[in-house]
Amino acid sequence: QLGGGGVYLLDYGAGNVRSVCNAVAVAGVSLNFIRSADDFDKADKLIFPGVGSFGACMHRLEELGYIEPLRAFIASGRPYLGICLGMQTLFKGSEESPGIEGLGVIDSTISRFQVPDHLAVPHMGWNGVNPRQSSKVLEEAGASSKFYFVHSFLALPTRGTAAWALTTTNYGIEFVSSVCKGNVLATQFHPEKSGQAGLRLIKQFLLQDSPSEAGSADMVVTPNPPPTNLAPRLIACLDVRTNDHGDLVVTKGDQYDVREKDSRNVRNLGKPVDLAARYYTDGADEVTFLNITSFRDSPLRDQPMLEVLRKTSERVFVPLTIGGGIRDVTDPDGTPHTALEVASEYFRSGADKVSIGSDAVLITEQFLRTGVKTGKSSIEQISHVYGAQAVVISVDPRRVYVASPDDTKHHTIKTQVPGPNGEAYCWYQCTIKGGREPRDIDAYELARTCEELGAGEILLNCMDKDGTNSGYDLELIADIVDAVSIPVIASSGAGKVEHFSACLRTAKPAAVLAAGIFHREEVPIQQVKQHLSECGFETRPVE
Ligand code: 1PR
Repeated sequence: QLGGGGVYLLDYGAGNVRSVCNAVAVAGVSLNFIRSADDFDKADKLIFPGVGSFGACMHRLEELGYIEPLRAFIASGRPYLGICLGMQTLFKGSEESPGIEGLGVIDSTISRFQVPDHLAVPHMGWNGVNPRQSSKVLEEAGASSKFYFVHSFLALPTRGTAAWALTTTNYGIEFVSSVCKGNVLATQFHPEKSGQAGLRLIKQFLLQDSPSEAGSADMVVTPNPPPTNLAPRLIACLDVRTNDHGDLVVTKGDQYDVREKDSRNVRNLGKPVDLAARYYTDGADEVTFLNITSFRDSPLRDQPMLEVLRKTSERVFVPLTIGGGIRDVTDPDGTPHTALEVASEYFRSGADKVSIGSDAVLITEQFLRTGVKTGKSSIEQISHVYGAQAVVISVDPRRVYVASPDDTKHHTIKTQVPGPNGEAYCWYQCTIKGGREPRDIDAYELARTCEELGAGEILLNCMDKDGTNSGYDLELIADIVDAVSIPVIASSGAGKVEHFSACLRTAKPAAVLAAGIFHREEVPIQQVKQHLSECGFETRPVE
């Protein structure tokens, strides 16, 4: 056996590895990076957090000359932790990239998710795991915990995986959610994004000589456990901007007006990193930052915002989304940057997803005009490189009432909340630049087009409801959930716990988001979770 050089991370330059580094740092272990094929021989333990598509990942490993050293590392018996694609590449191949060979350590292939229509793909969020073998790592992590998943391809239980399956999980069908045999441990879920349970799992991997050590006599493995359930996510959203004194603050608008009614000062509800850390501790399943004035400035020059992300990712171990200014930009000195470059900088700084607002509207307009997928839009490029799950579309719509669907070319709904002149129908007009500019396009068409172009999730705000505490616009949310097969995040208007349960019950979004009530400490996150749990919804327990 070689080694003696500590724990190494295999990073081939895609996605957010910062979170894995931060999770390892929490365990008090310092990390080295594989920089060349020779480095594999130096590693005692190896962590491989693969991201992107199966084919792109294998292709990159091949280009770097890493495939044989990686196979040799695994065969050497030194401990290996694969995360997400770091698990899938252990297989012989994947339906995602036909004809491309995987490492072939596990004698089975990765399949496409095929689930009933009402289930969104990617499988995104917090789900449980059923142990299939006794395991100390899993026992220490907490086998009854929920872990964060985000994937569109999966390992089915087959003869080839039988000796490997550490856990299975259910989402429409049962799949293998982690594997463990000998020196190899690999998870489909992201331990680095799975809160305290994930941190414990990583710590155990780092502490133990062998990841396949059996659990204690207390750890019971049942042959036919009840199916696990995906929990609807509860997201805390922080609108961030510079106030009139030049400080970066969390603010919150009423129908997008973030200035105090009397003084017209920008409302200051706290410091971004501290608030995000508080929401993580309180049990938020995800945290979203929206850089709400970035349409004016170049986000790459916005070093304080990037620093907010870096600092947050050291303290917050759930998924982080950042929105604002994801588009092609030109610095004041004339230097151009593509949206992909802007997004890449955000990912390097600790973001797991980027959210695209104004640019998504302009891209949709162009696509509807030309019918041509150029492959060059921010949505297509970021989705291609980082995967659809990393691309969220933030929609800022407002209601436009009409007496009859014939009065507009847009997609209308019959509303229970008639307009000022008794109009029984409305459509939802998209806006850009933080709601300042209405466009001739509706939210339904926008959501469908963005999904077609490669978006993985919709963050659905509502300008009429934002900051009103009057409850979500259930009609809007139900309509968009129906329009797309990707997850929809319901946003704007939450004022009390019952608003969350009503939204999940009637409109069935994948996630519910709120801002103002959390910032003003009117309703704590724990209280929302407790209420949802009492109403029979699956929730991720707060630790
Ligand atoms: O257009 O790609 O640069 O992105 C700008 C982003 O900033 C968009 O996602 C847009 O929604 C957001 N934004 C811009 N201006 C404002 C504003 O408020 N003046 N905030 C703004 C949007 C809505 C949500 C809010 C929910 C929940 N705010 O962020 O968190 O409505 O609020 P509530 O629970 O208090 O009701 P681009």
